[in-house]
Amino acid sequence: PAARTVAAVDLGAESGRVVAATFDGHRLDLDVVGRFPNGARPVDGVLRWEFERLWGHVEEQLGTLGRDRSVASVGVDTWGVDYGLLRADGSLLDEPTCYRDPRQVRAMAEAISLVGREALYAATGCQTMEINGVFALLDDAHHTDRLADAATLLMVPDLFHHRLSGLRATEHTAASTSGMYDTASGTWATGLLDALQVPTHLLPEVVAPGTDVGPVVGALGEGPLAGTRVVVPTGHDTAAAVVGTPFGGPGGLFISSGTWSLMGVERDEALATPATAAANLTNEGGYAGTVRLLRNVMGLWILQECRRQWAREGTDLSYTDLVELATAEPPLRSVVNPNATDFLAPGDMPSRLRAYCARHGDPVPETVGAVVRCVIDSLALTYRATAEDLAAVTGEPATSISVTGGGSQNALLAQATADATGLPVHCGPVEATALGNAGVQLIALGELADLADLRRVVAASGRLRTHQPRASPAWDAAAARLRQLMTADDQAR
Ligand code: LFR
Repeated sequence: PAARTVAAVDLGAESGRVVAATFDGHRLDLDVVGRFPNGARPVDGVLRWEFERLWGHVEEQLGTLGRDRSVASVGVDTWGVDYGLLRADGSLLDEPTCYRDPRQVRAMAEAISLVGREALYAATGCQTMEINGVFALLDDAHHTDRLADAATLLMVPDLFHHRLSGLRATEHTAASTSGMYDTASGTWATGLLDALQVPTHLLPEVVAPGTDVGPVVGALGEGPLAGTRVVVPTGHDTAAAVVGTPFGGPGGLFISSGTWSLMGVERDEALATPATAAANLTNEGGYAGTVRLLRNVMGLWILQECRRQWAREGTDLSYTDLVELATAEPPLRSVVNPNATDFLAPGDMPSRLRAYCARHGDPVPETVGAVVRCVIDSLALTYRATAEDLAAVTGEPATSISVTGGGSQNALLAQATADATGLPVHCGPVEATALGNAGVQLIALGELADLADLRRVVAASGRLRTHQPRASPAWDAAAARLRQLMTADDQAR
């Protein structure tokens, strides 16, 4: 049979890309059509994404691809939790707001005082975290007049599917990151929203990942993408990344490593108990009824922000430079809790790391290398704590970790993860998210049989590297130190 090409549009917090994925019956090959930067900027007093600019890049690059070859279908995945608002006529009300805006920290406190932490978790199975969309919507409802002209709320990937096909619905995996959706039942948590005094009439119908929602419309549909279908993939990038993860066997954990490190386990059903609530583990919807039980770990964001700060101060350093400097430092000198609220908002991250260490009585990392080493060690220790917490609630000890995404290229972090956890760490593919997005489309088109078939193809199409753990008791003491910090930070929240 002839090879078939689908287009996967993948937008992360730092950058976006349009990828052509071609399947010849055996191999799934990716061709990047183009990349473009992303980032949130303050507009009208709130951090916002530049949706119109992003759409411009997507439209242009899909056009380029469509003029080059025949594209069977297109689907979009993006970061989770954020939404946009459409007016009744389908126009976008304003640029979508970003989950890192400090208003969400206030709104989370307000939500907890209205209904309590337990109710938030019980209604959704979703970890209580400042970034959740429900807190933005609560702020919109109670402290702005933003909702007055809004007719429909769409999650960010849905906004792109709306532009591509006219669809006014949200996709299950994207909805499940909002903090106002019950992943277990696949329905909006309207009872919770009523209790929060947040309107529910904006919430759209939900469609399953892999749904063909019609032909591409508009200028693209009348031009270079004539005949191309819009197949909604797993719209949440983390869901797509885990679809594209070749697991190391039973007991395999995933880490989708980019701006965030999303670490967890894939299951057949949600697990929302007092123990998962206490561990603040979240249930996110996946492909074909799967659920990811996971924790958001602050991830490479901290290093990205450090790098931007050093650049502002006149020192431009690549990631390779950073890792080289850190490799030369002694390990485990200072430990921070990457998930402390201190590190959520953009800003002068090296100073915040130093202030955190000083406040907690740890040695203050002064040099660039010491700061990076501190972040990498702290991430590896957080992965260990997360693996322990997951095993405690599921009763299944971890046997391996599969790291995908850009962060899987960081060999120092991968080795530290293996050493800290005592588990083999499989790295790759870097482009798991685009592979997962494309894979869901190819299953819908009948080119691949199912998720297992797709993962076999992904494993056969790429090169994976494994880091074996080295025994080192120093990690045990540092792990105990991280636990103390986690408890102290939780109590301060
Ligand atoms: C990863 C991710 C996470 C989500 C965070 C915020 O890119 O989508 O899953 O919690 O970004 O949207």
